[in-house]
Amino acid sequence: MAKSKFEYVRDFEMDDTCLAHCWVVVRLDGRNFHRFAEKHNFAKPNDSRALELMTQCAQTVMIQLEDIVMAYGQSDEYSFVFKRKSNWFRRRASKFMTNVASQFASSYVFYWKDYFKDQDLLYPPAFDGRVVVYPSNQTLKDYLSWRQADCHINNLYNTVFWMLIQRSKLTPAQAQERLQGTLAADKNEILFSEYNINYNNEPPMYRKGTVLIWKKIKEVISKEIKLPGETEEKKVEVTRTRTKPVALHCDIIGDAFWKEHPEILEDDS
Ligand code: DGT
Ligand code: MG
Ligand code: MG
Ligand code: MG
Ligand code: MG
Repeated sequence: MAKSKFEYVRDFEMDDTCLAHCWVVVRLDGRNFHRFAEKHNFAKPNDSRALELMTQCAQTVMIQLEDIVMAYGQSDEYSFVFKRKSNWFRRRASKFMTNVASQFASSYVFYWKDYFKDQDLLYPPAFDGRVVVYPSNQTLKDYLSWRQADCHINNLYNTVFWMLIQRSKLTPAQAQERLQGTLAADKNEILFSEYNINYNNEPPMYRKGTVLIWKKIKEVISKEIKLPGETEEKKVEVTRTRTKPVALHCDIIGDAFWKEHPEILEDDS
């Protein structure tokens, strides 16, 4: 086909190919969710509806898009890990990022009412995205550990902070002052001695965030089939296995998770 004289403008497009054989991670984060959470009456410090909606959106992203091996989410963020050898959109970062962000954001609106039954969605939410490329299994694991450590640190802080406010009627400024300079052990101690809360018994979804990995699931469905020699259709139960993104709330910092799921990380070559 003949080229038009305008074709040269293509040369202005920038190359944003992700380095070959590296893990490509897309992280999304809710835009101004401090305000969004206030306006939509999110429970403090953790709203299980909001966290479960985020996970529903992430599962939709994994199903609808290509080559995502796992995802990790906490608070208003989700990270998606693409296969090292993925050649989706010839590894263009902008394609990875924009497809993830738009699929996630439209899903957030689409599924909102399934999770927030008594709370209208008041305005359209948005998510920013970034792409980071990790060259080895170790750097990818350290990235995910960093996000889970962030979840732990913030959640421990927020759990005590909101106890001081909700139960002990401190102002936010007083609660902040009380927690200034405290270590994790001090926060655990406050929770235990003042509120009889063993932090380790708090819901794992809050403490650990959510890991999504592909798992084979047995599904029983009823099907209308016509058996040979019969004229009428008959309802029969059929079992089939499907691969689905399944939510776990486990530790991914230690080795146990990676030993249990060796299929996630391929050979480091
Ligand atoms: P950004 O990301 O720079 O546009 O601004 P934000 O406000 O989204 O800040 P970020 O992402 O650092 O912090 C997440 C905010 O979302 C944080 O202010 C608390 C809020 N948030 C997330 N999950 C929950 C929840 O389950 N309950 C409540 N009450 N707030 C939540
Ligand atoms: Mg931020
Ligand atoms: Mg945010
Ligand atoms: Mg955030
Ligand atoms: Mg097109």
